[in-house]
Amino acid sequence: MSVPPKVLEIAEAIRTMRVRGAGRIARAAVEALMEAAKQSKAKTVDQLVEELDRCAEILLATRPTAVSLPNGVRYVMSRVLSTAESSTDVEEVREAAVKAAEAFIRESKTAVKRIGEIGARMISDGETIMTHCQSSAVFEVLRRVVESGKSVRVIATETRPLYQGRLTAKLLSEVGIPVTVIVDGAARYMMPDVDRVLVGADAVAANGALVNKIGTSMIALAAYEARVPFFTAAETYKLSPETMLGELILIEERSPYEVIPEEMLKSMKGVSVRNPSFDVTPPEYIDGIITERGVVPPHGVVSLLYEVFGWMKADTLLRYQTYYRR
Ligand code: RUB
Repeated sequence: MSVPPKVLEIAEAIRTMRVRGAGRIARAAVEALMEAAKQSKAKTVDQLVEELDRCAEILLATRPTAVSLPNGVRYVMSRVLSTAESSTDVEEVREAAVKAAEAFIRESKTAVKRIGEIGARMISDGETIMTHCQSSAVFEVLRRVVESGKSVRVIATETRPLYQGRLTAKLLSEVGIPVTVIVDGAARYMMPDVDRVLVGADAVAANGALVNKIGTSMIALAAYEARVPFFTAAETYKLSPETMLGELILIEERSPYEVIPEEMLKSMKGVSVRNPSFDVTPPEYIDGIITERGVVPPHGVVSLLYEVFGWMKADTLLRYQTYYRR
């Protein structure tokens, strides 16, 4: 069975982080499934499902932490499978895949816009906001704040080892927001100057814990100590239904050479590097989660999970769990 080059290309772009950020990753994976459905030469429904299933497997293996990726793949595949159960028409199943992919991409873009509107209303004129890494949802909130005539100042951590904070600084400066970049280790030192912390999300667990770029939990701790409110901007497809069943979210570990160049590390006998890419911020340190359906406290995540994934009753969830982790 051949996998369309476009799918392999998108999978590689996600794996190598040319496409990065949880929302973008999910949309790219769903676009890949749509392309696979459009290009398929399958003669039977079973063949088409098998091809899409293979593509889903490749896409799910790219990066393990952002739950938006399996949620996006599952959004499409659950609709493909339920159509395939009642139809022998390949075109009907292909159309179900394309329509589901288009709907996911549309809904996810709308969710980011809505988070921007909701989040911007919460921020007062003149606030100083600390952010970490680069998040499109956070950017949308801040963009809307200035669009509504309020002024904000941002303190952006540089976000070692890949420096996504530089990108954040560049993007914010392009919309006229003054930004101060700090090294990650300066977050606690700078906290007295901060009115609010706002970060993105790769996943939110059923207990309200946040999984986001490594270092987020230390910033949350420093914010808690200084009584600075800590918020995350997270579309609801970043909520993890599996955590309702007690599953843990996998934390990606990346190459040590992102931290110390290969040649240098090899010359340092007895030195090893760990490079976890994400960490978990416990719910106690989170004041609110800004979603497209409104702002919820961490303990409100369970109800939101039921509301969003209500179609996924326990047995259905287990059935489609295959699109979560292979
Ligand atoms: C990106 C990161 C972002 C979230 C949210 O990590 O941690 O905060 O993915 O981003 P990486 P968005 O650079 O390793 O992908 O709001 O754009 O979905």
